[in-house]
Amino acid sequence: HHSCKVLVVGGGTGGCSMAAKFADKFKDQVIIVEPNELHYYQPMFTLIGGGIRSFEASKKLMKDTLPKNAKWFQENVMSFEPPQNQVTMSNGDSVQYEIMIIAMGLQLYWEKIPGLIECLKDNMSGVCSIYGSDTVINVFPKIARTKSGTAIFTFPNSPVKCPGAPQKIAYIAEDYFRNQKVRNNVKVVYNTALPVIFGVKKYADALWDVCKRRNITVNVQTNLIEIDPAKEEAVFQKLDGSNETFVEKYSLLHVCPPMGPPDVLKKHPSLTNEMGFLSVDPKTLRHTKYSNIYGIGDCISAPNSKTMAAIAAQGKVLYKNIMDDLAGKPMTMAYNGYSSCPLVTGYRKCILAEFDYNLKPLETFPVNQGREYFFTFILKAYVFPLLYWTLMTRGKWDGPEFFRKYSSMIKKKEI
Ligand code: FAD
Ligand code: UQ1
Repeated sequence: HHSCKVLVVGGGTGGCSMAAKFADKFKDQVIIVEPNELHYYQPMFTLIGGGIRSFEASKKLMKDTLPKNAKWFQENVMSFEPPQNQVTMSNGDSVQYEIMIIAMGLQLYWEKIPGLIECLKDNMSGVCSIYGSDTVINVFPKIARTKSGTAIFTFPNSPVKCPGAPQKIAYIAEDYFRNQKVRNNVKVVYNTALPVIFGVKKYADALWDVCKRRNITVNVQTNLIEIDPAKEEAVFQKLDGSNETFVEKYSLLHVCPPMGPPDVLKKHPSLTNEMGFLSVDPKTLRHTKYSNIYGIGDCISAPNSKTMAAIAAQGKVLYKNIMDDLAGKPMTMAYNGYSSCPLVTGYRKCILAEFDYNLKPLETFPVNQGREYFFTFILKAYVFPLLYWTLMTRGKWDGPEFFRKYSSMIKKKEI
């Protein structure tokens, strides 16, 4: 039996940064439950797939990442007992809490695509994915081997983390084929289950431009449902109401797997919405039913785009709201849905999308971020990783709001 002031479930991006904030405030009164030995900086997976950064640069030991002044149990939470303010862990022990923050991320449902798991394990197949820490290192070798045929990139029929990543890897691969002078022999196709290329019109327009200019075929409402490894064929279903299926032969197939909330959460309907996401108020991030439970990151019901950038903004709100609540004051801070997606479009360029719940652009820099820039590529490839390991995992990065206010002042002066 253990007890604490603040219990954090999950030691990924959201859990680690919140634990760091609260461990600074309430020394040795924070418990983190997290099963993994390693902590990954997942945004680097896209660049590893493109051969731009090394796998080593994306990981650190969990023990060196979580805050030292908190207690870490290397276990899974197996069940929640919110009326008793308690969870039970995989070793059978229970933990009692005053406040609980749930940050369990998303579960990848590889098994939902028949044929996918066996293809990913086969080094000779053309099937790969940047989404798994155990699959990402095979992506670049498979891209580099592709000299002809069709390279297909997919986006599934489910919410995903970093919804831009499945097309970023397509742009990087396309650029690679060009540089290798094989582009004329490789057809590049992006098949997405969504009805749009990107949710925010400004950036969607820019991305359609990129695809047209570079002859990338985009099929919307097109969902991968099965892979036939022997024939090297992918089966797609149209989501336009016709439910028609068709088969496409591939030499390279990059798959973004379907994903959703972790099974453990889905087992507790009193904690979740109908899809199984932790049910929180989208502004305060407090649970809709239990007032001492909060959520952050990919596992929550708030309708923002699921990214690390979103978590940075959520963390600031969550910390302030919990501190206010503990002091007996009303909660005053509201999360505006800020999210950001650095849409890498090649080896030296990137469109830095930033937007809020209303899918309206909310840009940090005093330039038109709907354009491709080299400086945004450098931010994505080298500055954000540094920001993550030095500030965010230590609870000291609340997103670029400060810079945004400053640069909007500059913009106004210019006018
Ligand atoms: P995670 O960081 O996934 O952590 C969840 C943790 O919960 C895990 O450590 C897990 O072990 C733990 N857990 C699960 N079940 C249990 C349990 N039962 N008990 C205890 N612990 C449990 N974001 C950006 O902002 N910009 C980008 O460019 C970007 N690119 C991306 C590219 C790729 C390929 C991917 C995969 C993601 C990218 N992201 C990007 C998204 C970003 O990485 C995630 O949004 C973020 O890491 C989510 O943080 P989280 O804390 O919600 O979940
Ligand atoms: C961000 O804050 C962040 O978290 C560290 C990311 O994750 C990797 C991002 O990709 C982005 C774009 C941001 C937002 C930061 C700025 C300076 C726009």
